[in-house]
Amino acid sequence: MKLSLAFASLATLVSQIPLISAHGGVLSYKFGDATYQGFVPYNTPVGQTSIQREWDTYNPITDPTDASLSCNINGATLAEQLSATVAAGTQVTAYWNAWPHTIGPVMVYMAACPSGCSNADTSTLEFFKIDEAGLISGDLVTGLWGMGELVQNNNSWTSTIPASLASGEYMIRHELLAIHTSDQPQFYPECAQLIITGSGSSTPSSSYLVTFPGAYSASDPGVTIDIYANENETNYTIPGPAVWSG
Ligand SMILES: *[C@@H]1O[C@H](CO)[C@@H](O)[C@H](O)[C@H]1NC(C)=O
Ligand SMILES: *[C@@H]1O[C@H](CO)[C@@H](O)[C@H](O)[C@H]1NC(C)=O
Ligand SMILES: *[C@@H]1O[C@H](CO)[C@@H](O)[C@H](O)[C@H]1NC(C)=O
Ligand SMILES: [Cu+2]
Repeated sequence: MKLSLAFASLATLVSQIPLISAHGGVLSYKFGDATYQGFVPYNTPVGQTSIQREWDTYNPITDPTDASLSCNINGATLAEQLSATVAAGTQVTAYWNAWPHTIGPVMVYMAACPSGCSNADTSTLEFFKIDEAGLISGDLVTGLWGMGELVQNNNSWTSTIPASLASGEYMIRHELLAIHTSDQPQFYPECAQLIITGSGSSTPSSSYLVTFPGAYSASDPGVTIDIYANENETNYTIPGPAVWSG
């Protein structure tokens, strides 16, 4: 009885692995020396405590105007939502699962939460980009991409929170845009909540601010792109606003 139950649950588990292993998301973070576990998708949010907002699927969002593009599906505040207290100027490392894709840009955004991040409808937040890496060298098909560098670097990406950023509550949003399929883009965004400390007073001007959805459109050259039809091109236009570095 016990054995057959074990076999049954093993069979269920095995049948789910191919569905989730082709994609993924941010599983944990490091801010300076402090490590924070992310939300665990495919598990109930009940009882989960994390700085990360809820996300429910390893699958990509494929529509650049999707209502859930800000913080993934469903992006909800956890009942026991945390925020990490981090000094401006600190390095942040996001860790993904064993990431299967190497073609496409890495982008990192932040947004102030004027009424507190736990109350925020993330689709109304005004995000600014703090880091990006597109096509680093070579051509669109065989070159080195930000995403390839992420895979080489232990499936992780390290950025610096602008040292002059004004203190307060912020959302941080890590996003991978995989473009290895010629038919549609694959967006993988995850968000986490931060309380930024420090004596900085800088905030980005409106030209750096975007919302999700809103920042991208299907006609952006870096969003809808058939890399195989342009295999010898060595330029790539990362979508979204320019990076604000403080
Ligand atoms: C590689 O990533 C894992 C998390 O996925 C982390 O626990 C480990 O410390 C990292 N290794 C190095 C050398 O940074
Ligand atoms: C890319 O360059 C190779 C070598 O010159 C050529 O054979 C191929 O047709 C080119 N591809 C495209 C899509 O132009
Ligand atoms: C590369 O540059 C060409 C010429 O400026 C442009 O038409 C094309 O959209 C660019 N490709 C990408 C992916 O940005
Ligand atoms: Cu995938």
